[in-house]
Amino acid sequence: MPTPTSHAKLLQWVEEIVTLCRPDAVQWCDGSQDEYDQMIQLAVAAGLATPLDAATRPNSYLFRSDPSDVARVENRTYIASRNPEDAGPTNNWIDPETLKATMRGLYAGCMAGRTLFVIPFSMGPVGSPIAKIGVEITDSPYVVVNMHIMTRVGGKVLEVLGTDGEFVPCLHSVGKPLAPGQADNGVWPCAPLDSKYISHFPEERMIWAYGSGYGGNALLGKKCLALRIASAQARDEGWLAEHMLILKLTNPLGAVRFVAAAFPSACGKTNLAMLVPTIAGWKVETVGDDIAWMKFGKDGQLYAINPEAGFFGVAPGTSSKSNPNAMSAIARNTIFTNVALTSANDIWWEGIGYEPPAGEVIDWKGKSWERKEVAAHANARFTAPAHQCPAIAAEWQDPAGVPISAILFGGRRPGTVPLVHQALSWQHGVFLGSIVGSEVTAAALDVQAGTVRRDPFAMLPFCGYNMGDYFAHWLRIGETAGAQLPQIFFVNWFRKAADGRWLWPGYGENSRVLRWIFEQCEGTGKFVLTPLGIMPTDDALDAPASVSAADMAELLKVDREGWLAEIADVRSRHYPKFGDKLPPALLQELDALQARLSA
Ligand code: GTP
Ligand code: SPV
Ligand code: MN
Repeated sequence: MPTPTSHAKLLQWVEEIVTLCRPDAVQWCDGSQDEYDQMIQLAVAAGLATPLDAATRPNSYLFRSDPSDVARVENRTYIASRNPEDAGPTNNWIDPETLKATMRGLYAGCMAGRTLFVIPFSMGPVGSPIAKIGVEITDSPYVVVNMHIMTRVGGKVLEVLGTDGEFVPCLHSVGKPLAPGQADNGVWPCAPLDSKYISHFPEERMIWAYGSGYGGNALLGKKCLALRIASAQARDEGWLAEHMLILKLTNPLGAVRFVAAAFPSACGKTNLAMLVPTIAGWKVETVGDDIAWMKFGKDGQLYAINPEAGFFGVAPGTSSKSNPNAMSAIARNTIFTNVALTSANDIWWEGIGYEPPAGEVIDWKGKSWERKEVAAHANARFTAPAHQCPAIAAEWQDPAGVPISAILFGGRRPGTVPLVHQALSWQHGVFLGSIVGSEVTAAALDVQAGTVRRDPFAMLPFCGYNMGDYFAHWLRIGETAGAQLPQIFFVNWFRKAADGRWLWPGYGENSRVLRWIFEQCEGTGKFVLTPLGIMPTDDALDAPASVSAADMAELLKVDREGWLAEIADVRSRHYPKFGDKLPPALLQELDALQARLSA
């Protein structure tokens, strides 16, 4: 195959990797349907993909990963800056040259028996001034098809790149060379945990991943480029690369506000972005469900783009009731990973909204399901094109982005944190982002699910540099001359009663909170000042019928004891991690909150 580019640096890099990894063949990807079909055929022939019933799930496929390769691996994710302080206390650091030497050893000959695919991709609309180009080299057809959906792949990207354009080199191998005559034979290829590496070289703007074929470890445009590398670029260039959904909110009069929200992994971004309001006349449309890049426009407002082209969403819990828009988005042309398979060749998972069908069900491990353990892995995912979402906003690919009126932070907190409160200032809002805590979910393999951990700005696993410097960057953004800053809110859909039931129904009912946020942006909301900040009055949210007055009071209570314990934890265990990188303004906010609660 002739090479479709004369970009000298790109050609040289590909040649260097071919020499190192020694694949049997090299294929440049063009993003076409033919190429997609060819990759799927390869995966089906290797026993790695199952075609779903063509009538119920047209052009859709199920993949089952190795049981050891079902989520991100935070302990094997590295930020390799020259100075360890630039990676900071929340990242794993290895000296870049040492790490490269180790990984070159692993990469040597690692693509034997496989084809090396070169995937030129754009994060953001091709040619947009905010978009960034990456080129992923991979030996995984699964990665190629997922990148087709999640990014913009192909010839147009190479055109924009020209002969000397900038790109982020993203090297990926599953780390499982094949001996002559050997095939995958239905076994998902990956390497053992202690030779997996998800490595970032922020100073060189380069990514090297080895040993995992899964999601955020392998689709390198997503967490690796659009968050870890982009966050370092954003720091240098005065913008924000964030783990945030973007939604368009329209009120009954047709007025529009755009909202961005940062919640940790598997804490409700996809669901909020696609929400169907339960309140009459209001409309939510989706711009993005996982990542936002935000830059100041000439008018001083922050404009956000969604750098992705698809959704890599959590399957369990997704139903026609909880998220009908997602269910429509995955009706065709979708890749399912680690869900269950019915005897009618359809998918099934816990919380899909109907009982598992009779007949044999194959669980996510590929075994006949005995109906004891879960049928789908808790972090099972769907990959679907964004344009298939019925609620996709008309502006979702606008290269100029959408102006953000409000930024939300949140997490899974069974206690303490109220349903919603609003920051008193940008600095107070940055403080709230810096103390986000959440019960850990199944989205990462090696952190204990169920325990609460601090996940500042929902960026703990995704900040490509020192988190203390990141806090300072957020504070600096607030000092930008002429800035028309968004209002900042803290939400918590996950409050539980003593008996373990949800205090708040969540999902579509979250529209009541969005309405109050919209009104606060317009200056028409009903609010009270509390020690925590600005909160809705008792009647401002118009509680849903299913929520008792007592539960509503609990949801909007200022839990003085809980917050004092929270403050003590931040003061003794969270903030000290950052040493002298902790901006004094955040400590001032902590002191001020404590003083307000104690007054
Ligand atoms: P990542 O893709 O990992 O970044 O996750 P995400 O933040 O997009 O999370 P997602 O919307 O996929 O939600 C994860 C889980 O939380 C799903 O099982 C949802 O059903 C559940 N969930 C989402 N919103 C709500 C809510 O308002 N209330 C409750 N109780 N659960 C919710
Ligand atoms: C997350 O874990 O926040 C995800 C899924 O969005 S993954 O792309 O696998 O990181
Ligand atoms: Mn995410």
